[in-house]
Amino acid sequence: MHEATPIAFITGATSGIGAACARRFAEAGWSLVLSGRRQDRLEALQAELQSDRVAVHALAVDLADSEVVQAAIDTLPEAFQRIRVVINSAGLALGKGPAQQAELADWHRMIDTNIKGLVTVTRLLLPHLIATGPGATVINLGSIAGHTPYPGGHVYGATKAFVEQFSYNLRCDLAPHGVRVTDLAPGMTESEFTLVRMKGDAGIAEEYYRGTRALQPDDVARQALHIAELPPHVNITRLEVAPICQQWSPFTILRDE
Ligand code: 8X3
Repeated sequence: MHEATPIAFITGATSGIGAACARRFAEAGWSLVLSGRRQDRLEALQAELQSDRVAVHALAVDLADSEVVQAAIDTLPEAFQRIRVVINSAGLALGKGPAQQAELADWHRMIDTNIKGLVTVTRLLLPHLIATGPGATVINLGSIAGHTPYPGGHVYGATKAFVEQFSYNLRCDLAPHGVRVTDLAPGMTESEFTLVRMKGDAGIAEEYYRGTRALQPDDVARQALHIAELPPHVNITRLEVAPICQQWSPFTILRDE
């Protein structure tokens, strides 16, 4: 790998927006550190993207296990240590029923991945980003659900509100080092996201996207690449992106019968 080749560290790289970012950044000539839970998918993506131009290091880790994540980052090969961009894409929603019917274990899992996993990776990579200096960027995948409440959004939306505020606070501390932070907040994106949220019920997932033209993961990946390749003095603080088919709703007014 050429000394000047920029490196992107992408979590949740085995599907959806994470995988699309891996492909977009590879196409733009970036080398990659890809993390994900599913080793087979990770290896397939590595084989697909590795080339004379693009070096790929794969980390099969579960972000909920911070010791394993720490060990993986501590032992990053020398050639992959000068990280320019971190894309915290790993995250999930589980369930869309009302809070009072939700599984507590699902809430804990969303908090473990969307919050604990994200802060773990970010904290461990800060020394690398600071060493890279101006132009280094943390891109955290938030969501419109972090701003807009909706029925069944409960803990998922709250984790994304955390991501937004964490991104802003992080930016305050990192700005003196020239490190930028962005909350990249997509709306409805057609990916495994809904299948996972609906616990594998393909019928519900299909119905959700029926007749829509939702964002595709690559639509979001393009935004990530744009954010990363802006001149170093430009920090997009928050970028919300939604498909034209997804609109806000009027307030729901509950009335006595
Ligand atoms: C996902 C966006 O609209 O499905 O982060 O809640 S939405």
